[in-house]
Amino acid sequence: MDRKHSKLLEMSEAIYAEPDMNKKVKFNRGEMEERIVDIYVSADTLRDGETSTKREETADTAPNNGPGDQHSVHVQWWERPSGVAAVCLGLLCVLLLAGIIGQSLQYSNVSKNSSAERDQLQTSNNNLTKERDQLQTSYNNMTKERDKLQTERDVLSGRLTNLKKTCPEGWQRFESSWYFLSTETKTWKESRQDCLERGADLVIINSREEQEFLFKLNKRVWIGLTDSDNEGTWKWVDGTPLTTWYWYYPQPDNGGAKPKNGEEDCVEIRTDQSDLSAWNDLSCAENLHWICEKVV
Ligand SMILES: [Ca+2]
Ligand SMILES: [Ca+2]
Repeated sequence: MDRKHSKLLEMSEAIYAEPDMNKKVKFNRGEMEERIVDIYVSADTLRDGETSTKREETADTAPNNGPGDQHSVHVQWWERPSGVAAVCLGLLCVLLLAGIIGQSLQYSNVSKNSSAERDQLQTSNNNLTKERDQLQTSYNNMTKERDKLQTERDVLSGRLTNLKKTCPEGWQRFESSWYFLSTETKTWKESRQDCLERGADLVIINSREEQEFLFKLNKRVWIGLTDSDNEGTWKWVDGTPLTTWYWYYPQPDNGGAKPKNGEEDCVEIRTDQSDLSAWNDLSCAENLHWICEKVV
């Protein structure tokens, strides 16, 4: 740098020095232009030491190249290290920007894909939950059905066991029941008590066939039907209401206008009727045979 400065100083002194008019100075055109070039170079040197050095070298090595040399000295940007560095920096910036944009796009795509995948998984999860609930409901229904069938099976199994048993002495079987026809006569209430003690109850008639079976026994008997709780409302001994009946006309009459033994609240099957319609209401205090029924 000292060398450059001393050179500059020399040039500056040369420019501003008093012209020696006594000296016969003769500058040809080439020399004048060389001086101008030196000044330009000096200005560049102040801005860029490196370039200046280059200019000096150029000027020193080819001092008398004529007017065309100004172009070779005027350095283009690509020849300057700073220019090249700037271009490199610019390129680097462009590359970085491209990289950032690329990363952003990739991230955006990944984010979109993840979001879609998450939604898909959510939908799938919801469907599976619904399916699980349906299966659970189905399972619960099947469990209930199984329990119901098991209960039915147990009942049928018990009945089958009873059916295989032989009738106890004094009883007779009809369909799926055993019937006991008494040899004594008692009031309706006493008759029912006897049946209960035998593990049965007064007969409940559920079908025409059963009515026919009892009618053919050809015995006046109490059956398990009464309206003692509420006059005119007939109920079987198990509490079920009367739906099918076999009264003969004009029964039930509750004893008519002047009942002999008070109201008639219990029911008998008579033998003096020609068909199955053989029921009559009678005073519960009367003594009759009775029929017990045990469902097996
Ligand atoms: Ca009555
Ligand atoms: Ca009557």
